[in-house]
Amino acid sequence: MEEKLITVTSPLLPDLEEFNELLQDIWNRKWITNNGHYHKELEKALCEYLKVPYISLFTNGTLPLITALQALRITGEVITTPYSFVATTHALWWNGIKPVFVDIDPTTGNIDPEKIEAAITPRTTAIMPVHVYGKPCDIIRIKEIADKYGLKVIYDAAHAFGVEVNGESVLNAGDMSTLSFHATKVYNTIEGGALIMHDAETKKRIDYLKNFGFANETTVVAPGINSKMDEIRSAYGLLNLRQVDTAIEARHQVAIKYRKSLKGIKGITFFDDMSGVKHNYSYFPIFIDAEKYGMTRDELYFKMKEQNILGRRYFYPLISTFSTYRGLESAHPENLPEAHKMANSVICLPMHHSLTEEDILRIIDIIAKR
Ligand code: T4K
Repeated sequence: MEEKLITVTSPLLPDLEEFNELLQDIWNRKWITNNGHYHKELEKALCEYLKVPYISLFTNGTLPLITALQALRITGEVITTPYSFVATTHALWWNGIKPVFVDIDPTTGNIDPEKIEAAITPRTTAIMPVHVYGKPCDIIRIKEIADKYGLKVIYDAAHAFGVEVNGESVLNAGDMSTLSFHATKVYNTIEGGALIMHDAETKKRIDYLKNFGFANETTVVAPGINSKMDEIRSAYGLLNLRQVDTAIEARHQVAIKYRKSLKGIKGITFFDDMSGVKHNYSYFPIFIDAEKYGMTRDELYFKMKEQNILGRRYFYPLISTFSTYRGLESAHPENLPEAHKMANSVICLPMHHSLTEEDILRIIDIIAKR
């Protein structure tokens, strides 16, 4: 008998009966998109849950990045990390902005703030860091640098749903932060995303921009786009919000078990929790030192795959190696040694709320028996 397939993640799904009730209500209202009842309810509920003052829902996590850059009128060059999902850099490219890659801090996987200043030129207008795997960036140091040079900061917080530093949401850092609510995320609305901002005026502008730039029936104030979330996904999102804490706690327990079992395996390292941080356990990356472990990262990755365990090599290949970006001066591998090292050694183990004890034992068993 073929062994059960274990994927890197599995979506958090709302209760079908409850979802049916909300669908019935949407059918009764006959209002299915464009800032409807459930859209407003979800924005309100998310502000409360995430401890943020203003949020604007989007149809995915890529369009808020593109829109934030538009709203802040970012041009020229933006400093960013190569160690992310490709959407981060694509958002710059779609705005005609030149990405400037800076290496990462190997202890977190996030952009190394100490390397940012050397990459600033007269054309630099902003920094776009990523809280990779939901681990918060050094937001204090990044703010100091941004303030010193008059730069904007847009955080790609796609992985950082609910993450807090010393009781404060990490989503309040910088000028704006973006979220992804894709099916593969801790919290999902199937496809979806959001932009977090500090004031009502900015929220109003973002709401115009995600609706073609319409300020009212006859006035278009800017060349906006269509990136609205509909009522069905908003209702789905409201239901998922009720169970996300339980899902995060289940992920936490998985992380505890992984750490306990992997601790003794030579050549495998992983991140510990950061002090003062409320984590969301969105990913569980492990790093393989082939010499010490006795097998390369790819050998282990394919061995797991053969046995129906689908880990993922997030984030390999590095964004800076893709054809669009590899010609940039900052994309040169010599400029990004730590990012290359991490990308070449990482496997994200299956991490989600419905992994069983048996699943975890099976995964550990494969890693331990090399
Ligand atoms: N910024 C960052 C830092 C990001 O990581 C992302 C997205 C974005 C921006 C952009 O946000 P979005 O525009 O996507 O909202 C996935 C996701 O598509 C992407 O959202 C995510 N990051 C990225 C890290 O991962 P793939 O190509 O790895 O997904 P896929 O389809 O291979 O799915 C992975 C596994 O998840 C499957 O093996 C099984 C499981 N799965 C997936 C889906 C879609 C399910 O069990 N059910 C499902 O419905 O990109």
